[in-house]
Amino acid sequence: MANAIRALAMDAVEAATCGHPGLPMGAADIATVLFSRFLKFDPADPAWPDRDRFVLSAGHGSMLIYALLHLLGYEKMTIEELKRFRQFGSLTPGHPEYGHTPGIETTTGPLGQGIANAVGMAIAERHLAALFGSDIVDHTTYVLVSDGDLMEGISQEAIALAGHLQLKKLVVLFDDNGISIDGPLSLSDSVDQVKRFEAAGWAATRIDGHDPAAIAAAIEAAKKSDRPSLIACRTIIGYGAPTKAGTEKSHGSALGAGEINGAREKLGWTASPFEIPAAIRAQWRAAGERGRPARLAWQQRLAALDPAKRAEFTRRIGGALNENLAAAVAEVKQKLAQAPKEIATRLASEFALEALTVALPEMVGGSADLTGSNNTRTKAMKAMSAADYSGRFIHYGVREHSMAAAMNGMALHGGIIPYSGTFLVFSDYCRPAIRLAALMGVRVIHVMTHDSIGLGEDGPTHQPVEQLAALRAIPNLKVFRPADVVETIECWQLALQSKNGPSVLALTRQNVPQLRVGFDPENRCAPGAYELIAANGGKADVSLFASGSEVAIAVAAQKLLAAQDVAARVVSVPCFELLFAAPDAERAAIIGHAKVNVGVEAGIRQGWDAIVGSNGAFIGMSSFGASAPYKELYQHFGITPETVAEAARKGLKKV
Ligand SMILES: Cc1ncc(C[n+]2csc(CCOP(=O)(O)OP(=O)(O)O)c2C)c(N)n1
Repeated sequence: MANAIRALAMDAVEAATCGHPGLPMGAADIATVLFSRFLKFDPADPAWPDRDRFVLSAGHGSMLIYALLHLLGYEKMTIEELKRFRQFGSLTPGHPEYGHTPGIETTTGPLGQGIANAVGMAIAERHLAALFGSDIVDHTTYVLVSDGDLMEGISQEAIALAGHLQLKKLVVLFDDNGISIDGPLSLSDSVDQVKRFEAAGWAATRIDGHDPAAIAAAIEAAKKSDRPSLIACRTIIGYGAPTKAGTEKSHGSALGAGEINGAREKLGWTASPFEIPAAIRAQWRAAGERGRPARLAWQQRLAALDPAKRAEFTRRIGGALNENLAAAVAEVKQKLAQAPKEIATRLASEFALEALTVALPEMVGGSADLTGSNNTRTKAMKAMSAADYSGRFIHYGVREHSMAAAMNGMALHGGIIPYSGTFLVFSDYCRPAIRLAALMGVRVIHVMTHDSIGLGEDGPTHQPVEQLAALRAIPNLKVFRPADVVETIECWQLALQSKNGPSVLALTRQNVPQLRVGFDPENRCAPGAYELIAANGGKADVSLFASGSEVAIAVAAQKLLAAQDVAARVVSVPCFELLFAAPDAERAAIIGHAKVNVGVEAGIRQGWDAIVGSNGAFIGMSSFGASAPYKELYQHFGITPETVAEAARKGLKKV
């Protein structure tokens, strides 16, 4: 059975003339034991909520999972798809892509992400089991990692968190082949992985990864463990290839006809390319059918569940929001209409979360050790711990990268809307995982506070300057920068409604005035930007565009200009992506046709030309910040009502 994986991997890579045969050939025995004897799944229902999860963290070994999906009888993974490995539109892209190929749990390829996703999946499983019971939620998350996965720093963060939370239903299978692209691992690494995992509170063992009995025994033991488990499986990369096995030459390129013939001989595989002998195919199909009774029994248990509980479970797994959201948002806005608040938008976010997390019990919050600064924990939230997985707040520790990747895993698992907190400047530490969330189209929400020089005294290391532009560069990511407490709840609502992609909420440390007074049921942030203040007399000679804390500066500038008989309007721009996605006419109406456009944001100009035009003026940052009280910094860097008004007047002189 394992040789069927090996043969398909060799043949598909050969047909594509590129790809990675080494890992599938080396890990074939591990995968065969896991999928034919342990993994709980049913090809007839790849999204069955209580299936075990399998994450191929070493995504370059994609032919391993594609061969498995084919052999196990996933309907869409035909032999034709394997023949079209790495071709446009095939179900077999170079690296596994979530949402593209049924049976793929997460998009992998950037090493280290998959193991951190798996930690998130295992957290989601424990949390939902605590809420809905083990009759409904009881599955294991398996992850196959390579040397590269374990060399990446993110893996350390993920391992530490998993050990701390004692995620006993997480099993890491390490393809311990001692080879990476440059050659033997001894060139760059001498970590004892078993000791490393043990130090993080895992059960860890080392076995021969080509011995099915040893693999099975280790998985049995892992399933009984009260801790997460590492099984380091000694393997030979490219197992079976006569001259390239055990060397980097089998890692990432087609083996070539001669080598493949030699491998076939060595493995005793006589079938022609892409052909699977009937007896072996039948064994694999039987393995694929193993899980059906378990799925049917689970469906019966679900059907027997209390109807309200069943409806809630089904809603949560499906990712639908409940009707409480709109009411919660309206209630918060009513309160703000009655008693306006001049507070930091991070505090506004906490105010919003007090209502939102009650309305939506699927929201699971957290922070990378900045809970008090990010304001992501509401008063009623319990911390999640090994003793109580029902807690809805995760103390991720100082681990931004794996926090973001674990959030992806939770969202992929389903049943949870994860949100987190860190400083905006550390979005750089989360970026690879945010990019994957955007690529996969999963709903995760990052609360990122201290969003400009407005954080003041912590200085330039902590003051984001280019981060807003850098985040806006990621396709399918929404970057929200609300101007006040009302916009903050509106942006939260939009982020929660963005089912098919991640969001970042960039929030201030410093207080900002409430600019929207009076009750307005409409979500004015929905088009991404809107006219906050019309010009005196209606027709504007100047349009002032701003986001976040700088909207108040634009409002003050508008007053200065009005005093000088210059008709200016103020447009708040909480979300570029929504504005650029709006229909042309709507966007044109929002941007308007004033003689002069001025953009104001305490960040770099990049991206703003699409709103203000290349002839427009921009008041913002073009260097790093400095350490000082924030009001002084705004003066020093010239982000003031006066400079904005001056830029507008200068522009008018030119036209
Ligand atoms: C973050 C990241 N860096 C670099 C790469 C490119 N890359 C792909 S596989 C690999 C290492 C291969 O070694 P190993 O992980 O042991 O896999 P094996 O050779 O056993 O297949 C590298 C550097 C990547 N995919 N992701």
